[in-house]
Amino acid sequence: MSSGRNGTPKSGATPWWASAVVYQIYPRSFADSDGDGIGDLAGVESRLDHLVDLGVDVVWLSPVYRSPQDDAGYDISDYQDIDPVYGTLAGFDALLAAVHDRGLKMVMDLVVNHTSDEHPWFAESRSSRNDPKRDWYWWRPARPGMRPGDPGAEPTNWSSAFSGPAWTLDEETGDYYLHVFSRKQPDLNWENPEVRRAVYAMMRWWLDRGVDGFRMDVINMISKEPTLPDGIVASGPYGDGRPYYICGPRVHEFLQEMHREVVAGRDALLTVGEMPGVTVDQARLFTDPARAEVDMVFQFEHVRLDQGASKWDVRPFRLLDLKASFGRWQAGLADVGWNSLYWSNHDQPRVVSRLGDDGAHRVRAATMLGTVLHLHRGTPYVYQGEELGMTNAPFAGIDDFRDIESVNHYAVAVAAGEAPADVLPALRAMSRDNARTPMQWDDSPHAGFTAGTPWIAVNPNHTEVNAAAQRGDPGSVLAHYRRLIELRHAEPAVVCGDFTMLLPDDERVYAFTRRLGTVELLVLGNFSGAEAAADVPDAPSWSAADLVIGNYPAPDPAAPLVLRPWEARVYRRTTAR
Ligand code: TEU
Repeated sequence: MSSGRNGTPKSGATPWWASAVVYQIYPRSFADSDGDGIGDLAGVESRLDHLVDLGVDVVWLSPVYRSPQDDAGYDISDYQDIDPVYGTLAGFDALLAAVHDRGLKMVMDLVVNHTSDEHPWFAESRSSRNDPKRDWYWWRPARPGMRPGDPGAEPTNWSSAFSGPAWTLDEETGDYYLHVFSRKQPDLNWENPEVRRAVYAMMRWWLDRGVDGFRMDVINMISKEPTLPDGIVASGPYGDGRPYYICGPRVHEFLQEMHREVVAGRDALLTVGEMPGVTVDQARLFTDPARAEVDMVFQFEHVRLDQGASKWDVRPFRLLDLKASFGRWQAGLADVGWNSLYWSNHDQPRVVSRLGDDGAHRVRAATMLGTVLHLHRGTPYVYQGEELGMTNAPFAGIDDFRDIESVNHYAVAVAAGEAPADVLPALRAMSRDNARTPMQWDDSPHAGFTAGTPWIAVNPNHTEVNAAAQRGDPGSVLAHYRRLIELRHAEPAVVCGDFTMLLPDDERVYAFTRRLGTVELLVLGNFSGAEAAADVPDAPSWSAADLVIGNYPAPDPAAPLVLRPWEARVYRRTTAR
């Protein structure tokens, strides 16, 4: 085996997850077995053959733990039980066995930056200033010289991710607690070793039960700068606390400890750290195998390119920005470290609507986007419905939205005097609810998702866009994703090949090569609805090479490299060394 400096895969033997594809299930919206309108574990189990048909290797299950569902399960009140809306622990065990029977692995969501305010730990912590668990969370008195509850008396000026301040006053004890997310998601104090020990014990409990790893929610936020300084105020009443809790002073120490206490000595696990705001340099540290922290990260740079100061400040997407960003990440993790590749998840709008064309060219745009992503170096994640080319939803008004982030933002903006008609376009473009409409299994009234009333409306285009219609159709998005996954499994150059970005200044054509030994792949994607010439070096030789994947009928090998609207091609050739 040849390997990078610290054992990162360059070729030959590689960690199993380098050639794997992960499929994310958002259980609330995947499949409902009991007709209550909310997806559940038995529903997931009933649809596992879809994943086998697609060919993925790993399932990542978004949270199914006991939760008041303030943030759709990312607010956990019992880490070691299943929420009744999703099923039971016995049902979970049955699902896990069914997953393993099919040769798949299952990774759980791990949400330990915060708990629910209904978690017993927090109930104890808030009960009195002297409670032994008081220090398990971030409690602080009002700003010096101010009365608790007065405007601006919060201990810092930080805003929460879901509008409003990041501190809530507890009337009983007169202190404030920190919550980077909703007021029902108090942040755990990782400075306290008892907290860390409790988290590690809980993680071991799930691994002992048979799960294959964790997707770690906002795990780069667990270490706060303990002095909690105020943040810079750009606009509005609140400051930006992120510099004091993103990749904070002890985050690497904590993750190394977690690795030692939980992961070390167990084989074939997958750990992925979700890390908003992580830089390439930080990601290299987090994923350097020699440091033993996590296997890979989710970074956010590419999903912020079409946003200004906030996610509601929607800007036009520019392909050159995407190339610069992905190019930098590919180069930065080329020798050490590993990245996840994703367009979509339960927090992002649907990629075909966001970067592609969800109208006449939907199938071609969805397959082009999938191709470009999956051919990068890293581990691809497919979010449920992405493999069908599911689109954003036609939300008519605020009553159609469910997500706390969208609902809060709307309320605050309208209270501040914005007209609803001015607030809604950004919500339609960016709301997380776009990703959370039910999985479209078939063309029946609720898309085969539920026999009851779905908790959020099914996208009316399920009559056309659905799994049943695509299953036997070789021209479908589903069939294309199947081929992309097969290619990763079969072609070592996809997994380990060096990456070279081509045409960094071309505003329509995304082009790069991957090279491993004598095998070279050329990947082309047309990010436009017009024909576009791909002026890559050596074009005539490439057009005569093997076309291993495309989303149009094969072009004439003698023709110049001109891409049709939203066309994707992957060529393969072998060259002399
Ligand atoms: O998300 C973290 C995160 O920063 C986001 O993607 C978040 O959704 C975004 O800032 C909102 O604009 C994770 C989960 O994926 C998300 O669903 C949770 O709401 C959040 O953490 C809190 O647990």
